Amino acid sequence: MEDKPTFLTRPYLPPLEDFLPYLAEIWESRLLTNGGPFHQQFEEKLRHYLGVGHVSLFASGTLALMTALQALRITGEVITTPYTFAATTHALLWNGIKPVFVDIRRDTCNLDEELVEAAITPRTTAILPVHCYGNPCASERLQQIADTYGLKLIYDAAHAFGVTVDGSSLLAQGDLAMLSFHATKVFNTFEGGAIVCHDLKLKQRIDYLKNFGFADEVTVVAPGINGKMNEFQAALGLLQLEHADRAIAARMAIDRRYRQALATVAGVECLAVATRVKRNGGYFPLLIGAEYPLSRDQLYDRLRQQQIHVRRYFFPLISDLPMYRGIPSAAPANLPVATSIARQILCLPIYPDLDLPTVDRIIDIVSSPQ
Ligand code: T4K
Repeated sequence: MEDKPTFLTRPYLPPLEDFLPYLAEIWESRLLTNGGPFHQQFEEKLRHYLGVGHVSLFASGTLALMTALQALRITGEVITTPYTFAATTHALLWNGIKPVFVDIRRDTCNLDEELVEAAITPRTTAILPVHCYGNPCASERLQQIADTYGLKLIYDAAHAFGVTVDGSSLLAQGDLAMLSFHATKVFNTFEGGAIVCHDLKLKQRIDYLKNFGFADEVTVVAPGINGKMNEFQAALGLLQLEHADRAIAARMAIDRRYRQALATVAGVECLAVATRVKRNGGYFPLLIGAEYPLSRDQLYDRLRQQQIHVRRYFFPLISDLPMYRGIPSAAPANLPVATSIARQILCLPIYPDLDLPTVDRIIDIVSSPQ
């Protein structure tokens, strides 16, 4: 048994000495937050890097999503996926909005767009899909439904940093998209997040809302929150941007190695790779089927015994959590695909510094279950 554990992920960090000049500048200027110079630079550079209309930076992805719902004045019911991290639906509850769960597609693990219309009621105001693992949702169809029924389309794009479809950012879709820069994400600022939108008036409202609603020193235009990204996070973000392409390339090399080696292992299935999509290697999800000699949880335990800390993202389903399970749409019978995937899913370690011998050791364990 190896002594040193291998975690699901390890945050990418640039060389410490490269960050010290940024810190020195913050110490010197005493500008720590509230839209300081690094915040302004990072927002602009990130907008260019992502190739999107407008970016508003936040202290976390969850605060960004909570603010996005306020910015678009979402109320009533929102159609969403049960197959996500708790933050997606918690943001709805914190806004007094009822989540309505719709099942997912097996090929992408994303909201099944063909089931959305049947879940719309007179109280529905928006659709909140998640680009799970950075896999693009069926955005064209979802937009068509949103337009037909006059609904807002808000993407939880926490996993989708840098993902493009036909060369265009996935974040450009819908009314807006929320990003997470949490330590475990492809791109991190320790904690952090952003909203991407296409309309300057909407960005303005988002920016007021993340700063208590202040439009100027004496004017408060809305009951806002404190969602601001501070200068430390923004400075780190600026530096991380210089490394983002290399970090994604390193992740994708591991993705290819896993995918190639595991393709022939009976009973394990890698999620299909969509064409026209530039992926980011954020996660490596694997489905453990009935033909595999071990159950998903047995494989999970076996890897853990070998100090490989795999994770079951996403198990349990959000709809099974105590605060959601009483909602009629949360019934497992309404969510057969999500229920089945949650029992089969296992995410393997993937991060830029993960060495290839360790990747091969993980492949060996998964490939030789006997
Ligand atoms: N929407 C979706 C779809 C999301 O996935 C998330 C977050 C959000 C919204 C909300 O965005 P934020 O508000 O977080 O910006 C983690 C993250 O905390 C969470 O950000 C993420 N999704 C979720 C999928 O994963 P945990 O509780 O499972 O993470 P934890 O602490 O167990 O860490 C996982 C692994 O990473 C560990 O094996 C160790 C390693 N790790 C972790 C941290 C925090 C490190 O090596 N260093 C670290 O600093 O939730």
